[in-house]
Amino acid sequence: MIDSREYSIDSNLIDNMKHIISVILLLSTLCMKGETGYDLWLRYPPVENSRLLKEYSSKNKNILVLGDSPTIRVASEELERGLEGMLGYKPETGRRIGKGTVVIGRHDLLPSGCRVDPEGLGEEGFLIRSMKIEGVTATVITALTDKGVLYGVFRYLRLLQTASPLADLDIRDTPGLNYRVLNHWDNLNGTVERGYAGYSIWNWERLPHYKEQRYSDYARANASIGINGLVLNNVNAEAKSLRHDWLVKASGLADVFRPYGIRIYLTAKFSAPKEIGGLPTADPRDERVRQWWKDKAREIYSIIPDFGGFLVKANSEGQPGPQDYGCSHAEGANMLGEALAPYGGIVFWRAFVYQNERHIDRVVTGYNEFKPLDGKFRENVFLQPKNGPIDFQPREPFHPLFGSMPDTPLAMEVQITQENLGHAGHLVYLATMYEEVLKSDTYAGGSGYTVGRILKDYARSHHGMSAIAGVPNVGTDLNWTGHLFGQANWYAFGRLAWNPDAGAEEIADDWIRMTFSNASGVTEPVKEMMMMSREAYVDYTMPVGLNHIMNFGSHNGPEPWHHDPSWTAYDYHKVTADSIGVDRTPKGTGATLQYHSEVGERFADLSTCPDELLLWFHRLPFTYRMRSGRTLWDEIVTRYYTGVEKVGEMQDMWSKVEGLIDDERYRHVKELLSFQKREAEWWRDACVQFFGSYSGLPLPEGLTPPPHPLEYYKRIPFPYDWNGYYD
Ligand code: BDP
Repeated sequence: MIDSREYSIDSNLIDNMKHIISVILLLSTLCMKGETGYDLWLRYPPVENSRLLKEYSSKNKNILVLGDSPTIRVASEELERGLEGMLGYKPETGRRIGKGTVVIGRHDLLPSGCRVDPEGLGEEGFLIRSMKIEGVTATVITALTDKGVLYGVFRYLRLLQTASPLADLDIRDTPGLNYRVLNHWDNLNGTVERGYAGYSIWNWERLPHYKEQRYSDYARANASIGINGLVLNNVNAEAKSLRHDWLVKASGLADVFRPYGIRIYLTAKFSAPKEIGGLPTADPRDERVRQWWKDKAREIYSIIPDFGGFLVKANSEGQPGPQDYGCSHAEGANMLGEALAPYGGIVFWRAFVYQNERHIDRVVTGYNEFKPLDGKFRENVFLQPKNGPIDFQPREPFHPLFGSMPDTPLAMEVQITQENLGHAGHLVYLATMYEEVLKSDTYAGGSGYTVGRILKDYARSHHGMSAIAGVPNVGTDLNWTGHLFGQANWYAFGRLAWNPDAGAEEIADDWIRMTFSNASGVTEPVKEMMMMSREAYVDYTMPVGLNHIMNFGSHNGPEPWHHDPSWTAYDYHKVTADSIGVDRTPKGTGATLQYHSEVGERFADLSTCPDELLLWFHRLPFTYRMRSGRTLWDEIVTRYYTGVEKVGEMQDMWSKVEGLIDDERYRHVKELLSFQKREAEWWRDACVQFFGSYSGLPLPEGLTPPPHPLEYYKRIPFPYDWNGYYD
């Protein structure tokens, strides 16, 4: 029998325990304070694992800084900040080596007895090595330049952030591409073209005098992933950005970014000599025009001595260009290249051109325009195509210019901003898309000539001219990118620019660890969610190679029915009662012929064309039998439905991290995922109804039909306001 007194003592004990546990839980919740996301992947929270904390602390007792320069100062400040945050104490920064010293500084300043081989490190590479110096074990972070040291410091901190061992370090790293540039599409009035995270972060009104803290934080974040160039303004340029007063403003930003190894660039409007130079023409053959650009370059370098150069969108979507004067793109680009050459500046000349004529397949126009110009550009000019031949669609084959321009260095342009990928409302991890294009084999010199390799190889054949450009997704939103997971795309772009051979998954892993936690309860579900997200997006918007069926103006939401004289979605899907897709084989527009034969023939042959690109290259009857055994119609519909289901799975995965990360970021993502689900259903239902209105075919068995008729979806306004409209 139970003694009632004993029993009551026990129950008191249990109550007390419960109380203690709830206090602990409360305290830990309070400790897990909400985070806005502003700190990005540079949060430096305390190391939780006590074994690691001990190891890290013993290897980071003090810091020895060699040399002095603005770059070395930001490197040592970053190291101090990171170590203090993660280890809970501030290592002493001194001038002596002891056990557990971290030595940072240029190779030529290292103490004797601390010899490393810096050969091949170039301007940006670095070494991190555990070494015995003066009888004690220290960690040396060194490079040929201070900038290399800064990159090494960020890399070292990443080791701690990702709970990696610090024993016996021997890391040697150099960037795969030399120009790793963000192309801001920021307008001078503070808006951002295709930006979904608020307004431009450049406060032109107060520049150059007032330098916001945000600029340095932006510089740190970019340096941490190896970005070394920023184009400040939109490719749809305004000439006035080259006016003296605006150059002075830009110099304020250049001053902030310089210590972080980041140069600034500007877009150049081709008509600037007319618009702000008072000349009657911008003809590149006119001596006065050439002289104007030379004078302008001299003026720019007198204000910004390390100015990077120009990015130019010419004769594209209404922008002025050399063709206005009967000159070629090369003649226009070379004029600017010539003006910048004396100062070491370069030109990024965009290859995004297409005719607004319906009878010409847009996919073939970029190649047709630029292929004949191979080898005709000056040596300080990059040609910059987008990753694919249309325009930043959720899935495109690689641009056929990659592998076709051996004598012209190409810089690949990708979007980080999600213009056609759900804006900042959808969680879409883009590194898988970047990886897909970088690893695409062009067969330009036999098998293995991937796009990534081609980009890298230009450095050897063209005096270091290797590059990649990303259109960023940042704005004035507190978390920089609107959607917290937009940060992952910015981060991954930098990592892939540094190493185009890196994998999307390993980058996601690092980003999650640095952004959220090293706990496997967090890393595993979040990684899985990220890795499936792009395919989910493709499925619920444009499966099986469909593309360019988004809303005409906003580029978000479905509008496969858009049809007006200037632009019609029908050119991209060509749906009729029995067939869908565009024939781009040699029997059609011939786009497959622009690739090396191994690739082109694979795309042109139905038995080898990947399902993912089927309707990009082929026009097929709805009854066509797919590899899955389904008919094409059933495949399209099934993918629309599975895309939505995948978002549901993503929601489930995210729910697993509840309580394991701070509530503020948890809720932000949770709410956006349900928003995404709603939009995914909108895409699915609208597209299934639209294409079904042509095919007249029933849905595959077991699928619930869209709740509304097609007319309902057509009436949803853009930019839409469908609160209460779509339930
Ligand atoms: C399109 C965008 C447009 C850009 C253009 C470009 O919709 O806003 O100006 O590309 O890249 O995708 O120049």
